[in-house]
Amino acid sequence: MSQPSPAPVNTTEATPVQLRRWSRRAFAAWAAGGLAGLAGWRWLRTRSTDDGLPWPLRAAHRWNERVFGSPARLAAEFPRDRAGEPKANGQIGRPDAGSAVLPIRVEQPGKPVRHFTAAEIVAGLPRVEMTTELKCVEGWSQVVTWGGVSFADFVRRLGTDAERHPYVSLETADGDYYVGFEMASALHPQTLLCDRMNGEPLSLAHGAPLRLVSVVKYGIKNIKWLGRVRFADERPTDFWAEQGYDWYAGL
Ligand SMILES: Nc1nc2c(c(=O)[nH]1)N[C@H]1C(S)=C(S)[C@@H](COP(=O)(O)O)O[C@H]1N2
Ligand SMILES: [Mo]
Repeated sequence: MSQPSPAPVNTTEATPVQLRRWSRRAFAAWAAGGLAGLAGWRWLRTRSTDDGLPWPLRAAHRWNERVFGSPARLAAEFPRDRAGEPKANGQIGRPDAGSAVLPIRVEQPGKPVRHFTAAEIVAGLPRVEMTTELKCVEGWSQVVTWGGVSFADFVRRLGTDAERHPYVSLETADGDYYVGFEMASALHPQTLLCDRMNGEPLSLAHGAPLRLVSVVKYGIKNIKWLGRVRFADERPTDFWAEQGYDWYAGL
């Protein structure tokens, strides 16, 4: 076998004097950058707050939301053989096994409350399957194959123009876990109500009988054990936003 040819030699090698000069210059730049960063940080910390964040950060979030968070984009999908089981993470609002068949409350301003079992919600709607990446703010992610129906199809079948409300709150039956969605993200084609995971019925640990999966949001918004869907005109509270996470938690 032939040996790989050696990498071309750099013919303009630096002399020790040049090296010293470069490193001194690099140090000065680094120090200046650090001081500017520190001053910038102090300045940031002393700005007035907007929705719990210094306004320049909030403005940056809003800009990100507008430019990159446009929910019209589709997130990457993966080959099915890349899928695996995510760790059964948060357990807040997990019902006892027996109460998992309780109907899901659907509320809309000015309309009577309706109840549907998970089976009724998925019945008759087109089945959707997608293999996408679940991303947790803790720093792990996992490709998973989800099966269910699109949230947008569910909303349209309600037939009460629920999609005209700017927000929707999704909650567990006991109200212990709750997430807020702006309507555009809720209606995104990759926001699903799921009853299957990796080709099998969703297990209780992962949110049976019905959970939300949205690829435009971090895992914290992917609520398990859905018990209540509440359309809203005001931005709903959100469990993790109350702990200091960004309300949008967008990807
Ligand atoms: N009801 C409820 N839903 C929840 C949570 C929770 O604690 N309670 N944790 C969230 C978080 S932080 C993540 S990362 C995902 C994890 O989903 P998994 O347990 O199916 O991997 O569920 C989300 N949905
Ligand atoms: Mo998470």
